[in-house]
Amino acid sequence: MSTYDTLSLAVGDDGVALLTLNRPDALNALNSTMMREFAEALDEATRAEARVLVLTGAGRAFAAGADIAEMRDRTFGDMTDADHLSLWERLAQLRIPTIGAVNGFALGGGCEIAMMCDVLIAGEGASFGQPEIALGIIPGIGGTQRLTRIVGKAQAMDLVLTGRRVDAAEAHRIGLVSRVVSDADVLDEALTAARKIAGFSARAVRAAKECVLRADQTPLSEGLLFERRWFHSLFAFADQTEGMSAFLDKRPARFTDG
Ligand code: DAK
Repeated sequence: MSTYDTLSLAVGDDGVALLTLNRPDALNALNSTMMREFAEALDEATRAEARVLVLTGAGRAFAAGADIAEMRDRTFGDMTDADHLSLWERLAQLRIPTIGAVNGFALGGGCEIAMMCDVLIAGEGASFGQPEIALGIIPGIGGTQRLTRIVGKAQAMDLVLTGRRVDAAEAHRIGLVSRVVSDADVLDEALTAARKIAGFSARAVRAAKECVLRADQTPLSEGLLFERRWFHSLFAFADQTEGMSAFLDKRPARFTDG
């Protein structure tokens, strides 16, 4: 377990990294220190050869957005010169799957980070929103772009223009989250899913993630070709033979990443 000032990271023998945002008194508001440490923690998880990353928040929030106290006196020059908050995007660039375990508030930048995760598991009491409009700004790390691709224009406009919050049930209905479970079960559910994914062939998992993400970024014909090329490629590896042999032998597969 590595403890930073604003977060903690634990990478288990099972290949699952658990990254916890840890400023509970400020509802895990995202400040500069946390952003820098977040990037360091992602590097640490990569060095530790984590196979899946679970991201959660300590206390009653996933994250209530960028730290408003830190942002209030920033100028246009400060924001553009330092490109504040850009490092969060590193989460979306990880090659391994990421699972967001959302307990409580995921607002503003917190909702945007949640949307960078590949799978989102929310507790019944979670709430999501892009309330930046009420602060005289707009979302800045995906809240107008990823959100629109995920839920469509009608829902995205409603959330971004009114700043209203949606509860977990509505977030599930509009396709923003993958699963809703009881608040007490959020982390366990996420860790169980992470362990399951970590047990599969790493190359197949990477191929699956790349292909699904590709769907947002290419015309269907290109996406289908990309998928087919990856599909063919997996027949180059021992894990394909092992997975299919295990099925036919009625035994669990022993993937070796070979
Ligand atoms: N920043 C700083 N402190 C926060 C905070 C935040 N976003 N959210 C909560 N806190 C602090 C509160 O000030 C309070 O501190 P104390 O008064 O105890 O010292 C403590 O956390 C507990 O909060 P509350 O007392 O307000 O708790 P409640 O249960 O009454 O309300 C709430 C919970 C989540 C509804 C409320 O705290 C709230 O509305 N929070 C603000 C939510 C919000 O507006 N979030 C959006 C922030 S703007 C960029 C990219 C992205 C962004 C910016 C730039 N670039 C690329 C440059 C992102 C912007 C945002 O996220």
